[in-house]
Amino acid sequence: MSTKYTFSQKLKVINDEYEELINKKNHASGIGNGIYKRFDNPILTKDHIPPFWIYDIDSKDNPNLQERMGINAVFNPGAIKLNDKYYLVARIEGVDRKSFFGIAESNKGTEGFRFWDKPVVIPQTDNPDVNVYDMRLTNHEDGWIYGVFCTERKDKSVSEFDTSSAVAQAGIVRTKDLIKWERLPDLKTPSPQQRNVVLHPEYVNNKYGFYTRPQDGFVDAGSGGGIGWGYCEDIENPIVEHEQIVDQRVYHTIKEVKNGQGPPPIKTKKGWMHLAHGVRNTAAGLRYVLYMFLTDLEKPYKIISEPAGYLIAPQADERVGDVSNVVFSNGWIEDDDGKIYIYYASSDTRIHVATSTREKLLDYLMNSPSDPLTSAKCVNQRIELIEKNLNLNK
Ligand code: M1P
Repeated sequence: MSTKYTFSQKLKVINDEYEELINKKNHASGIGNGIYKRFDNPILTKDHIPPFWIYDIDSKDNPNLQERMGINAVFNPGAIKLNDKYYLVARIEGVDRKSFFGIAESNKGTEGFRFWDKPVVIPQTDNPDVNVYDMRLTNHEDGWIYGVFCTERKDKSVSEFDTSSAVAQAGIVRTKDLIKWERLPDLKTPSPQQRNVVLHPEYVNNKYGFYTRPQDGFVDAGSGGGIGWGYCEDIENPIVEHEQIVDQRVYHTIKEVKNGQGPPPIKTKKGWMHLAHGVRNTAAGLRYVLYMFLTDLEKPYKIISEPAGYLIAPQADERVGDVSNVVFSNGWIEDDDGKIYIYYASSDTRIHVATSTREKLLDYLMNSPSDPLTSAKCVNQRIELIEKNLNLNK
């Protein structure tokens, strides 16, 4: 016999389940790998979206309490800490496939993220965005917080029957408080398309600096060699005249197909710490992992250290989602005491957190071997480690 719920009983169940989820504790179990620790539960999912974004809760207009505007996924957040609060500007995708941004706030950084009452309203340029996603937040020394995101529009150069080709470019907004956003013109670069563009937090040679990801087409990086770098004289008329490659794609590595800068780099005494994603091909399709490198303090476009392989790869439940076998990050936060929160999404579906410290990540960056690029050299590297350990125990 089925139980009959009244409208208000159903609404109470929905609201209670939502509150229970938001208030769920989160822990890092196990000892981790010495570099970082993953937390047990995703910190944001589609179920963290406030019910009043989804349901019309007026019983006269929606007597069956149907979802009127469903949400498909919550992923790829930009991150920033302001006034002791942790903020994520998440990519929220409706069931209609359009992404938009919502701000979730937490006192702790690892749990308790709650979305503000309304999504972010991004002002439009003369060429309206069709889809927006993956905002990188940069607290720039000029006093503004910049949000650089991907803006996607239909490719008008293809036949009218091609209804999937798109053009990706870097859109730019800025704010002082995450509430009022000013739109600047989209970034112009020499490349036909751009994704994963990130503003460097400091002036370099008295100019703004952008990490870019030149690409020939919407999906393929093509002749775009990897993560790029370019100067911009005027942020209100943002043009990068010349791109140089910072971190190249390399044959038979975790970044053979594509790579892209993650969040803005973190400044340390030893150099700028970068988090990025690398993409390789497999028989089951593309595999996205996260990796790190360190660049020179004066020349943030010059790599001084890069451990081999990945830092974080999809594992267990993270492996499956709308786009499976993907981890992606465009946000991290450093506390004053050097604790670092790495926010990453899995399989374009949900958001997780892993924590580390500045000291541990620097140790990883400076003391892990780099990729010697062949199996024979990798074996020699590993034998060196094994012999060192075996000799210690003699
Ligand atoms: O689907 C995986 C990721 O694909 C894109 O990244 P890239 O441009 O490097 O291929 C982005 O659209 C990203 O949002 C997505 O998570």
